[in-house]
Amino acid sequence: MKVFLISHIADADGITPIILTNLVFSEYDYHLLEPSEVDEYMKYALENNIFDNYDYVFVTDLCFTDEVARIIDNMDLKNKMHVLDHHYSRLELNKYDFIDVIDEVNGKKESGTSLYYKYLLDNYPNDLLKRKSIETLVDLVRSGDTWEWKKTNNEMARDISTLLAYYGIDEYVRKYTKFVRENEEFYLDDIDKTIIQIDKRRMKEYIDDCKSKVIIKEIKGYKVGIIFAELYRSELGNDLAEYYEDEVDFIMIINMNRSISFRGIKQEVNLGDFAKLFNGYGHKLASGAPLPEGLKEEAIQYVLRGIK
Ligand SMILES: [Mn+2]
Repeated sequence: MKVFLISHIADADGITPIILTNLVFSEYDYHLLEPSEVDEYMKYALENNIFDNYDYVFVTDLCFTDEVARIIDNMDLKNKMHVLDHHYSRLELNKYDFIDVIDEVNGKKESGTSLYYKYLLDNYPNDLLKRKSIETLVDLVRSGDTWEWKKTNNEMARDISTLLAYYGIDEYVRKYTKFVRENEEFYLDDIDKTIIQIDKRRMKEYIDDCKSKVIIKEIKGYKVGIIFAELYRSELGNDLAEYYEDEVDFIMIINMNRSISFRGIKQEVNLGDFAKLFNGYGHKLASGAPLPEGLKEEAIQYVLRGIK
């Protein structure tokens, strides 16, 4: 049985499904993407019959648009495909049998990894999957991705993202797949702990530095704190939203090499909706959007205009 996994490239919630796939299926391939690339990739894969090579196709922590969903709904592919996403602004796609967009269950926030884990446990249970070590890792990823760890003060949840950033995708997958195969319980080893300590200091310095660089603008009636930054997206957004709580409605992070992110702490602003203004999508308190086309070229031209 050969499986194809399509998942989110940017964080532990998108990467951990690779580990889960490894624990269940002997043969699999995966492809990692940004949300803004999903539609284009799906169309490419459909045109080139890529899914024909697989018995099952899973899409986790990501979803395509209704346009693509409608195409698949008219194909046999829908019988071997399952989408498990938790992004609020895709809820409408639950009308398709092969798509489950679940934001929370009984007041508990879900994530791409936790939804996929439950799906695998329900449909392909095995002894590895039932281990405490993978159950704990999944819940740490879920708690980190939904920002629940802030409320429960579970710093280990945030540490998983840190370790992914340092190890890189391939080593993260290799290390924790091996770990779960060898350990019944989850714990961080000495190397993990050292990395986390160093990173804590580095992150604090980075965020403190960003605090003085926020530019406040009014956008569509909202006061938005804008910062150009590439690192610590979620922590930075959250810390700046708290620091500027009295001055802004939310924070907009422009990463010139990746995307735009919106982060807030105020329930009355829906950032999933706000992101749509920028062709993006996401959750109420955290969302993102692609960079406008031509942005870098314009920035270069602007810099060059300054030449004496
Ligand atoms: Mn996620």
